[in-house]
Amino acid sequence: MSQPIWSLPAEDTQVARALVEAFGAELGGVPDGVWAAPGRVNLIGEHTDYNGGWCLPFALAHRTYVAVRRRDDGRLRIASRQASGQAWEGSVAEVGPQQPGGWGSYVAGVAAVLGEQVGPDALGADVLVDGHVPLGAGLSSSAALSCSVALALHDLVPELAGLDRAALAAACVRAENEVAGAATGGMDQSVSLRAVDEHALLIDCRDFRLTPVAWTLPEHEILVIDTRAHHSLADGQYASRRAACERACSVLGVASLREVDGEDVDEVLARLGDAAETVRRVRHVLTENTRVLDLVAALAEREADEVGRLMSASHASLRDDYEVSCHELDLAVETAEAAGALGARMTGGGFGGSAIALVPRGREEEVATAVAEVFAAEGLEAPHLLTATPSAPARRVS
Ligand code: GAF
Repeated sequence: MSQPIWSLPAEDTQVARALVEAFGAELGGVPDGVWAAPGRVNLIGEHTDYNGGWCLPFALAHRTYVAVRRRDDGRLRIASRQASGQAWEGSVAEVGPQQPGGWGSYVAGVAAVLGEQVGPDALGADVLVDGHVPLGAGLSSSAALSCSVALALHDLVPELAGLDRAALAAACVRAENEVAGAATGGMDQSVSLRAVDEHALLIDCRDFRLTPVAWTLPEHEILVIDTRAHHSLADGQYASRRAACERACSVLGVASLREVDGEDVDEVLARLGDAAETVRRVRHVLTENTRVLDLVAALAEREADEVGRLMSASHASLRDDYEVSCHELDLAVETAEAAGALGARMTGGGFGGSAIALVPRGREEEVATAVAEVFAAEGLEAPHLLTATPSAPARRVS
């Protein structure tokens, strides 16, 4: 019998203490402070952010921590406890597309983008990273990294004091798009920096206006199933979905698919002619926007069954129309539903990563065990499990 493997969040004080010690060994001396930013799950509203649509993420208790010391010479020295031997040193001014590359781009990219506002010399720093958001799990470890760095630099560099968290999130998006080469849309950075504890965030991605939405189902919780199947946003599939939506916009003569939201979906699709693949992509985006608002309404009415139904409908649309699921995600969703979840769906960009399931409280072990057993029977890598409760945004922890 396969036992589920649970990923528990780290404890801030313990991580901060160990990180300060490791900073001394790796970079010398003591940091100015330690900051942490959360990963996220998205309850619903997938691949809608870059289409100016709606999404409903919440912050996880799992966080990425950075120990940071400001430098006044415009140089960066960055290292990670998860990537020993891959430290990078260079100047903020030399950061550019894929430079320094890999995880370092998420750190250096933020310094470079913020440096555009106040001059690169002001953004020098020594940074040691300790990630406690599962990596490559579709739980937004990348945004947790860029957002923790952005908040640290904001707090340490007086010239950045005028930037609010929305501006920091926008800087993180630019760093990910322009330096890391990941065409992300803004949901992850918004929730990591602007989450409201104990709430999901309804994000209107036209202007990133946020509405906190209370979790009204105390008898149910969100089980996260990290399938351990590969997930990387820098892969071409994510960018190709964005490109398909942009092509559809030019056929429809709109700047964003949000502009046709509210119109009759079949009529909009008819205007796309016989481009079957584009039709499926656009159908997902338009119907997903409606599901987000329906799920918010269902939460307000405490209708757990309806919340679950909408989550499963979202998964079907992502699987069949947007084609961003994979065998492991479908298996996790189907198994969780059969084992007692009221609904389940992939969360995040897809092509691997995590699924979430709405599970009656007290039955998470049963559902997790069912998923672990099915994965073992198929010879798949053992999934990792976590329970997700809406948590706090990025903050300084020491
Ligand atoms: C990833 C991206 F980073 C987000 O911007 C969003 O597009 C998501 O995939 C899909 O909803 O997390």
